[in-house]
Amino acid sequence: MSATQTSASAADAGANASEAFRAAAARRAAAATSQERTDRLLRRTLEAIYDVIRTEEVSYPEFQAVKRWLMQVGEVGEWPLLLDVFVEHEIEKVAAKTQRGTTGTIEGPYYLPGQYRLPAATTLPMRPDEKGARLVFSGQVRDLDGTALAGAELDVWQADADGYYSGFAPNIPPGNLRGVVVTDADGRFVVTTIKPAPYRIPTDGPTGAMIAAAGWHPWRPAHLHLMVRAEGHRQVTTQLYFDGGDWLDSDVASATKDDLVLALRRQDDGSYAASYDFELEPVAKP
Ligand code: MBD
Ligand code: FE
Repeated sequence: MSATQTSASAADAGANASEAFRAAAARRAAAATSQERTDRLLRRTLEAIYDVIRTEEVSYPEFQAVKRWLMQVGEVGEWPLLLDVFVEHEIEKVAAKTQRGTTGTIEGPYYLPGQYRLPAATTLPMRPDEKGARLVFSGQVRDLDGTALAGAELDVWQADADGYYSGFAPNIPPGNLRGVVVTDADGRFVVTTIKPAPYRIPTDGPTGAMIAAAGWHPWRPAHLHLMVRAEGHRQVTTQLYFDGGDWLDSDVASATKDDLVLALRRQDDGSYAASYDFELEPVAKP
């Protein structure tokens, strides 16, 4: 990649997202799926595809176009992007049925572990000339019964004011606008950052090409990503959105939920303030 290149390409983002996913998969225990379940899920998935082929009378040229496109998705490394945008929301809704506390939503392809631990009152790592309106995001982490959770971790990541994530676009320092904020003795945090821009699916890759071919739009509303964890509690993965922002009602990733939209307060110095309190569900004790 040339040093003068400033905008992220689908290949940059895709290759890095594929690598991040492989690394995350290596840290996780392999899923124990029985042959019975594999057989059932495979058959039902294939039947759903056959049903579309039969009822829509899908032609050879259409089949070949899909094949060519699927090959490109792999070549550019966009499987994490494609699956997180178009499939993860339904998996998350299934998981949400048995979860209490703060509403979750999808993780998406751009989480990176191992960021700096930051105190409860902090500013996210950012460039000296970081573009964008200042945003002061504050709140508290509590148990379902209202007990404040001191030492809880808010693992935060977000796009910059151009809609790009560090680690997945050129010319952004590693760890930019990422960090693990640790709550104080009252479970509280005050994080200064910038207001992220809406995110656009790269238009130069196969996912963007598919969206354009179908006449859809490639946008996600502006959002903060969070994983919130505390000892003895179930980790919550969620996103927070901003009231009045674009694309809230037509997120290409179908990952907005009404109770995750923050009210923004404009402050005297021109910055924005927003608050959210998290409630974590205890894990059953053995
Ligand atoms: C994102 O920033 C994102 O959050 C999701 C879910 C998918 C693609 C890009
Ligand atoms: Fe995102």
